[in-house]
Amino acid sequence: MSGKIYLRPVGVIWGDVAAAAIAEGAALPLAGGPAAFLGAQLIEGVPGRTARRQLSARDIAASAEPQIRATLDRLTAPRPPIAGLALNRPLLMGIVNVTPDSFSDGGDFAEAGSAEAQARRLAAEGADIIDIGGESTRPGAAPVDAAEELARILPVLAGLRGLPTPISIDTRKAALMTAAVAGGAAIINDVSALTYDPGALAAAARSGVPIVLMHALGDPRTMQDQPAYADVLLEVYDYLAARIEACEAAGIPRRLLIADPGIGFGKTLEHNLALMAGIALFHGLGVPVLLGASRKRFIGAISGVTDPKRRSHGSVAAALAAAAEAVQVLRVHDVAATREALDVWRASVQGRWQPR
Ligand code: HH2
Repeated sequence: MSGKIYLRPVGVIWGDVAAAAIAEGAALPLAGGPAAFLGAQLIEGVPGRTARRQLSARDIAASAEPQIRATLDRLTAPRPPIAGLALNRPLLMGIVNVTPDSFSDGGDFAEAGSAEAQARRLAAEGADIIDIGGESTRPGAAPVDAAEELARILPVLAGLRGLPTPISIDTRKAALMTAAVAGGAAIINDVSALTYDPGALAAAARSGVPIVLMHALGDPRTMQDQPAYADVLLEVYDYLAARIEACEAAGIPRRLLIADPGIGFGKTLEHNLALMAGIALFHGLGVPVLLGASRKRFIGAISGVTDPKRRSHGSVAAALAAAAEAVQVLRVHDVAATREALDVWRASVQGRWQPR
């Protein structure tokens, strides 16, 4: 079978055993560590027509095949800090939707004052980043015009000036990116991976800040109308790899990019679970990975909890599953609960605890 190759790391381990296995050559550092992986599934072919076999860390390290070597370099390389934040423990991005209609917290923080208070609360609870959005992108949502989105966001950014926690701006619009970065935002988060607004790539490049590139199939209005993939994991990976290339071609260095498979954006329950289970594949993109599973529909489908605001237990479980696969940034609503769970998880798998 010829075609592309993909390496999906398996057997992610932590703590002293990870360091010892790396030293012996029995495991490889994942994204620079502290996690290590014991091997990988080698996937060869094209989405929908692939052959798969298991390789050990030693097989991979000994391979002379150029695609394997290049993917291995990207899988193992340390990730530079983003917005001054080191990536040696999972970071929490706390969500503040300054919108009347978000699926998850619809209207709770639509006023600048309540949005600002929520941002400060999430920072105090342990958020490393605060993600502020002025347009809902839930399934079926209608677009908001730039003037309205600016009017929602700018007062909140002004109120948060001086907050030491970096702020990311969740927008698809070039004008918003430029104004928000001028207003103090330190990260751009675009659910369209800089494809919605023809000016977004240039605006993001000019901003000089880190950028989250998320995969979505189609527009929020139509994305849940029977989304279909031959192989969701590989297609989302290929899309993100192409967007990283487009960013590099536009002058944005790879060290400023973060990749996100876009849970719930043009995906069925089965697609979301394939992405959750295969999330470690995305380390092969050579950039930090971000996951936004919090309160989403797939969690409701599994747990039977219909009210998104009551999905915190399932959301915490999804965050822990991703952290175990060395996902670097977790976008969540319930910061306090996720922080507590992550700290206990991390101390348990590492066999030691160093308070931050
Ligand atoms: N999900 C939502 C919005 N922005 N950004 C990234 N990078 N990843 C995500 O998964 C993601 C995102 C949707 O969730 P939410 O903000 O809670 O709702 P809404 O779009 O209705 O405001």
